[in-house]
Formats: sequence, C-alpha cells, structure tokens
Amino acid sequence: MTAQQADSSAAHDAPPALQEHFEATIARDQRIEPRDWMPEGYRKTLIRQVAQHAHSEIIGMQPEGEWITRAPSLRRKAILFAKVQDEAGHGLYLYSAAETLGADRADLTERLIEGRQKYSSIFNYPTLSFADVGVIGWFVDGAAICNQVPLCRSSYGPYARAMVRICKEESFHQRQGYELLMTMMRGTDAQREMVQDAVNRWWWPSLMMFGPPDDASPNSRQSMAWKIKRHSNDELRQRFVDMTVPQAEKLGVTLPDPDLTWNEERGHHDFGTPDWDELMRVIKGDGPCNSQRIQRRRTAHEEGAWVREAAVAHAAKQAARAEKGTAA
Ligand code: BYC
Repeated sequence: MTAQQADSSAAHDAPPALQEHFEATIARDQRIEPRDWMPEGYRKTLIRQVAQHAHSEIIGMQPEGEWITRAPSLRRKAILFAKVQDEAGHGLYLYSAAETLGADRADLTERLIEGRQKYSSIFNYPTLSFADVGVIGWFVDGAAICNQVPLCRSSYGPYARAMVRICKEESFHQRQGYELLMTMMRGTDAQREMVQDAVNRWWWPSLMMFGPPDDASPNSRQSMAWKIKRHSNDELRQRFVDMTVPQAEKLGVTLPDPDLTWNEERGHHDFGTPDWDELMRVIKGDGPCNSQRIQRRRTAHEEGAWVREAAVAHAAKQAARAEKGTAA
C-alpha cells in the first residue's frame, strides 16, 4: 500500500496534484517541509511522535536530576548538570519542531500533565544509586542513539534536522555514562555491586523503550510507509542488544538474561522476551514513578506561570515601543 492510499481521509479533500507531489517527495527520499501540503494523518502522526519525544526529554530530566545535589564530586556534578541541561534543550528543539506542524506548545504541555499524551516508559523507574546515572547514560542514551540516528533521515525536515544535533549530544551522554561506570568498576567491591545492581534493574526497561514487538505495534507500518520511522521497533531493539553485549563484557558486568547468546547463523544475539505486560502497565500510568513524575512536572509548570506572564508582558511592551518608534 502506498502512503497516499493509506491516508484515505486526505484522499477526499486534497487536489490529486498535491497528493502526488507528497508521494513523489517521500519516494525520492526528499524532505517534507512545513510549507508543503501533507496528509492530515501524516501531520497528526508526526505531532504525536514529536510531542511524545519532547515530553520524554523533559520528564527524562527528573530521574538523573535527583542526583545533581548528591553527585560524589564537583566534576561529576558539573557533568550531570550539563547533561540534564542538554535534555531541556532537546525538549525545546522538539517542541519547536511540533510547532511547525501547527501544534501549540502550551496545549502540548497541558496534554502531558493531564495524562492525555505519553512520554517514554523508561522514565517511570526510580534512580536508587549514583550507578543509575551511569547506567542511564550507557543504556538509555545508548538506546536513544539506536532509535534516533535513523530519525536524522526522517521524512519531515524540522524533525530530522533537530535529530542531528540531539544525536551528537546523546553520543556524549552515552560516553559519560560508560566512563562513569568504568571508573566505578575500578573501585571497591561495593561500587562494583552497585553497578551490577543498576544494570540488573535497567536492562529490561531499556529494551522496552523501543516499543511493543512489531506484531503488536499499531503505528509502525504506516509510519514506515511515510518514512517517519526508518526501522521497526524489533530491528532497533536487536541493534541495541548487539551493540551493548560487547560493551558489557568489556565493563565486566553480566546482562540479566539467561537466554542471551550469539547466534552464528543469524549474525545477531538471541535474547529473552521483555515483560510486555509490564510495558503496557507503565505506558498506561501504573509504573513505579508515573504519578511522581507528572506531579513534579505539573508543579514546575504552575510555579513557572509568573515567568511566562512576565515574558508576555515584556514582549508586549517591546512591541508597543517599537510601534511608537515607527509611528514617530
Ligand atoms: N513508552 O505503535 P507503536 C531520551 C506507545 S528521550 C511509552 O510501536 P510508534 C532521553 C506509542 O506511543 C527519547 N509509550 O508506536 C531523555 C503508541 O501509543 P499512541 C525518547 C510507548 O510511535 C532524557 C503505542 O505505544 N525517544 O532519549 O510507532 C535522558 C503503540 O506503539 C513506548 C523517542 O521518543 C514507550 N517505550 O513507536 C536520557 C523516540 N513504546 O501514541 C535520554 C521517538 C510505544 O498510539 N519515538 N509506546 O497512543 C519513536 O521512535 C516511536 O514513537 C516509538 C514508538 C518507537 C517510541
């Protein structure tokens, strides 16, 4: 099925020439830009994915942010501070990309704090020790890289371009996590145990980040036809496992999966099945930290209201001054 046929709603309300142009642009692997005509389904799918992605970055500041005041040295504090700030920046680029599709940022925030829009399941797990900061960098940013490098070739221009910078920063984030863990593994037995414990807790939720298995992923087929997504959830999950196994060996930790083995014939690692019921529970709001994450986001939004009001008042004053200057 072509992208055009798949979006039957658009087929009724757009001149065929516009649809053909959209189809041809996707087929040539060129970018759709904000000024271009696009099927309503394409726009909605992008707003859904880009907004969820932005929310994930912003909510994703919380689990690691909790460790900024407790980082064991000034150096670790400065690194963690910079990383969490980068995540805020990623959220802002992505909200801007969503705005190019006609979404309103204030509305997207409302949807998040009212539970009407999702964010990544991974950020609903607690960070119990400083080793979790390292493991988040290694696994979560590693998974983000596997998922987002192909998104640099996504068919929607502003999303793809935002991804280029975001991926560069994610790559730095992953290295800082791995370097932190290497340091801890050279430390005491207690530090090595902390790392192994964090690996045990974060491994399966990290595999779940890639979404449900392909045969239970309702959006993948259409998103791939539109080249919003370039690979399926299972392909990217496999890529992550293959990338991470040798890194775990080098680090000296065990990945908590008895079924993890190299499959010579496939040229990939075989691995066990994540608990998909757990993923669905967490996505639906019943993870260990869902309510805490949303509550904190809501509080920050409410406490920031005066800043937004002041910025609007300042902009109005500047505009009035500029108008007065032009009139004079
Ligand atoms: N968590 O049909 P599917 C970061 C939802 S932040 C929650 O496969 P799709 C970082 C899915 O939305 C990186 N929900 O969907 C930040 C859909 O629900 P709706 C975050 C999930 O869109 C701070 C339903 O399940 N990355 O790196 O084709 C610190 C069915 O799924 C999840 C992105 O956002 C999940 N894990 O594929 C450190 C990447 N999985 O919307 C690091 C961009 C699925 O139909 N997004 N759902 O109600 C994507 O690549 C895709 O949206 C997904 C899902 C692969 C996540």
